[in-house]
Amino acid sequence: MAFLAYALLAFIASARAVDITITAETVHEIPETLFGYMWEDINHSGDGGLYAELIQNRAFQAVEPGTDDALAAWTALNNASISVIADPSPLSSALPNALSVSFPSNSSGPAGIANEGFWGIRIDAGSTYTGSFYAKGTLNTTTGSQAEVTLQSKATGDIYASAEIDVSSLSASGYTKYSFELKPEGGAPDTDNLFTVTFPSPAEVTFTLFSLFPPTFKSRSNGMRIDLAETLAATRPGVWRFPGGNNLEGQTVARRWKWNETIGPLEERPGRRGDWGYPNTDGLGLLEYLDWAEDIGAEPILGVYAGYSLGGETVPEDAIQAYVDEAIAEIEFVTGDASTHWGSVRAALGREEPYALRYVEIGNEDFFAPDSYQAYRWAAFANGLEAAYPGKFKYLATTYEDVTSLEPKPAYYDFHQYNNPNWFVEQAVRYDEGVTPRDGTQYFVGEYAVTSNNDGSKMAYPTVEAAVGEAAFMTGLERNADVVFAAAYAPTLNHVDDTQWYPDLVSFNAGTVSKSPSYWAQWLFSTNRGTHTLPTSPVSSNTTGAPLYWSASYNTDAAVVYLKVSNTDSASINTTITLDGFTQDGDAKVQFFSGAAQDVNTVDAPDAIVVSETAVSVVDGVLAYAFPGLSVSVVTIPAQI
Ligand SMILES: *[C@@H]1O[C@H](CO)[C@@H](O)[C@H](O)[C@H]1NC(C)=O
Ligand SMILES: *[C@@H]1O[C@H](CO)[C@@H](O)[C@H](O)[C@H]1NC(C)=O
Ligand SMILES: *[C@@H]1O[C@H](CO)[C@@H](O)[C@H](O)[C@H]1NC(C)=O
Ligand SMILES: *[C@@H]1O[C@H](CO)[C@@H](O)[C@H](O)[C@H]1NC(C)=O
Ligand SMILES: *[C@@H]1O[C@H](CO)[C@@H](O)[C@H](O)[C@H]1NC(C)=O
Ligand SMILES: *[C@@H]1O[C@H](CO)[C@@H](O)[C@H](O)[C@H]1NC(C)=O
Ligand SMILES: CC(=O)N[C@H]1CO[C@H](CO)[C@@H](O)[C@@H]1O
Repeated sequence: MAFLAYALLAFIASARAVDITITAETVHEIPETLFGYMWEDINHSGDGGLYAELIQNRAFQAVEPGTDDALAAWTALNNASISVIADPSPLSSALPNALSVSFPSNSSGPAGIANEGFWGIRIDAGSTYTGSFYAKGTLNTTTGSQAEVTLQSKATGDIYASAEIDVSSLSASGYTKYSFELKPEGGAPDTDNLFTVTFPSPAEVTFTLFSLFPPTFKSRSNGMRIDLAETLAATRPGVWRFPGGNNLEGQTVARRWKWNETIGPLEERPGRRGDWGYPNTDGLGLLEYLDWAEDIGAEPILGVYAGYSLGGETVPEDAIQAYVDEAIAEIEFVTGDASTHWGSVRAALGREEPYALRYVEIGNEDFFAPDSYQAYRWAAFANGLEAAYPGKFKYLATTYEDVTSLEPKPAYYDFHQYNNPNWFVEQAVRYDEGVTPRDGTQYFVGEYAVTSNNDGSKMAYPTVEAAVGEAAFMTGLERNADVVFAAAYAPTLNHVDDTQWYPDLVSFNAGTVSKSPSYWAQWLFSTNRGTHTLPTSPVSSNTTGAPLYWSASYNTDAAVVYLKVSNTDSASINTTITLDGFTQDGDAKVQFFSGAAQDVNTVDAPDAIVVSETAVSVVDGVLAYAFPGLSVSVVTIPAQI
């Protein structure tokens, strides 16, 4: 019995050890686009998220005047009375609403208004906050003509920064823009803060288009929140698909994302109630997205509205051309030189040089309306855009990857998948197995994520088990980068105080950013990029019976071998990694994270799971290494081919 038990243990142990041989022979190129992001305006990912504006409901856009909802994030201070009105002579036709404020004479403290930001305002010592508002009305100048703006604690009223504004120019007959800066000397201990405006009482004042920006990513005006921008930029993303997702489509045709209403001065952007319920200012508009893609070095994939809206409304065939024309105009705005109509509009907005756009995605998830997509929508756009821009763009279709009935035949597809960890592990060999033909057709795995546990329960944050499953799948994407040219986890960002969808790659609140294990898996894959795949023997671990998944690549510029490994088992797995035909050249290292299946990072504990790095020795081309249970690792070995 004792002998038998020993023999059984020895068998299990040897079955679990894996030998991987990597051969010095580049197989195919890995496009720089492979790992990147898909953008959706969800969970306040834009307003209140990446877009750095701190004032929520800054111009009372997409709200019903006179309702409580219209006052979202605003409160009155000290007997002031406030309401949102439909302004009979508005600042612009794009911004028809305004905030009417009565500053009474009977208040003991300064009467005014307060905005709570997007569930808080982060106040950093030494930062300059740049603000403005429009106002019109009447003052009683005997009581003064100095208004005051502050950043203050909601709980204690402690003032972190304030500025006096001379409002003696206030007029009842039209708006005046008042600008100011707030420079807190000390930071606030938490984000439970308010932005306030007080006027000398009594006064009757109508306000619109408030704004308050902290310093932004790359110091762009109307720019991005630095900590979130740096989080996304840190993966060195290869693609940026925008402007959504469902948010592109709207619930109805009338409520689609209209590119031409997201450009120009903020005074001319009407905003809209987006697809996930909340109003969007569209301060984060087409040009901001394009500048952002350039700033992070990502290839833009521009989604154009293709005649289907999520509520089920579909543009009929005899009306579709107007929407094709809308996309043609949009593409001219993005890529036309200043001699074109829309190119000249862009140049007048300060961007002379056309943007480098190569990929245009026609619609979003049109498997929800496959009949009209197949019957006329795909063809109207693919043919219409090609006729307007012969040979210039690559068009992505958004049906399932195995739909073959579209005409003209798409050269590019966008495939989406939300599932459990087991699905992703099983699909690690999806593209090796020829699910898609190797006939030149290219695939963008444009949205994917583990969204539930294997028992079907939903997960609030990406777990370690989820990230490990996604990483197993991603080894297959990298190994098959001749077929899969791009991939993006989705959704990307989530404000935890107003969530519509979870899990998300990165969660945040007004003050803190939390990078999930899934984020760290993306980071490991995306910052350790090979230029070419390398053959391994075995090709993938499913043939060994061990729950270990990998792909090998070579970076010809850096002369390094990368072996990306996902151990989907809870126990560690010993491996012997042999470099065949390389001249090894320098110190090797492993970057990795591991944890228990349900471990997560949250905004309260953002660093429970982080990437560690360890030096390893490769002796005579052989590395013996035990990959920890439930881990994602990248082994980096300097070597010449
Ligand atoms: C892994 O390797 C270590 C060190 O060589 C050894 O002690 C251990 O038994 C091995 N484990 C398995 C499961 O093979
Ligand atoms: C303060 O004065 C305003 C008129 O200016 C009046 O409508 C309001 O009722 C007064 N508030 C209180 C609490 O007396
Ligand atoms: C509001 O007005 C009333 C009536 O004049 C006054 O007693 C009270 O102090 C005021 N409250 C504040 C906070 O100014
Ligand atoms: C202006 O304020 C002064 C001082 O509070 C007051 O005496 C006067 O009645 C006010 N005038 C108007 C028009 O409200
Ligand atoms: C934007 O374009 C659409 C048609 O594509 C048009 O209906 C709409 O009026 C335009 N908006 C503005 C503000 O010009
Ligand atoms: C492993 O994957 C390869 C490639 O897709 C496939 O041919 C083979 O049948 C799989 N083996 C097992 C044991 O699942
Ligand atoms: C679950 C959740 O937080 N839902 C919120 C999503 O956003 C809308 C609009 O802001 C809220 O009304 C929901 O409560």
